[in-house]
Amino acid sequence: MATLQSNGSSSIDLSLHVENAYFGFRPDFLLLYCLRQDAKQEARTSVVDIRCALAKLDPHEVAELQKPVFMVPSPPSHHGAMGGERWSDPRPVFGDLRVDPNFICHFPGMKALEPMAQRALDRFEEVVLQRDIVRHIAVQPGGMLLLNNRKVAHGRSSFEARYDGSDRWLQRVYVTRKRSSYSGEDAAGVVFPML
Ligand SMILES: O=C(O)CCC(=O)C(=O)O
Ligand SMILES: [Fe+2]
Repeated sequence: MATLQSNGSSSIDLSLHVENAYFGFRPDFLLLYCLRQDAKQEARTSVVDIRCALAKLDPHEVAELQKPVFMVPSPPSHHGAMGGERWSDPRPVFGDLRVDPNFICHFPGMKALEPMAQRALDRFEEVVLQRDIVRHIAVQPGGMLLLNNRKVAHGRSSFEARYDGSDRWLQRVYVTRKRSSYSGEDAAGVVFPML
């Protein structure tokens, strides 16, 4: 678990991603509430507003990223139930930018079916990691991050876990604006997959 690309990891950097990138249903917002930091207070949550990254991409790169040719691997926590790793249907990284920069990313692991699109994806990953684009935030106990999961990617730096009951502890809440987009107008509730 410590070395998986999963929110339960610790000894690796959790790469930039949007929540539930593999799935068709993604929360609109994500709350990360910190109960406890790691003992050495090393962990940083990384946050990128994708609109800043977009401004650094060439129009032809953006056009490549809008093609429905990008696939996202399933989260490791689902592999047991799914009988191994699965891939999402091919989809665009960005939708229609005139309407909304709603986007999907999941680094590393996400891949394109075409070489030009893959090059644009590699360039996109390079841009989101630039120092003037990515912010590294040490969420303090009692502090909370509210992230727009359609405009912001997030990740986490590595840190030391001790497995003694005193480790870093964040609570996560998913928020959706439109219940109907997940399970129909008449649904009594919404069940999100556990990650
Ligand atoms: O641990 C963090 O700061 C972020 C973890 C994360 O990506 C998540 O819980 O969705
Ligand atoms: Fe996450």
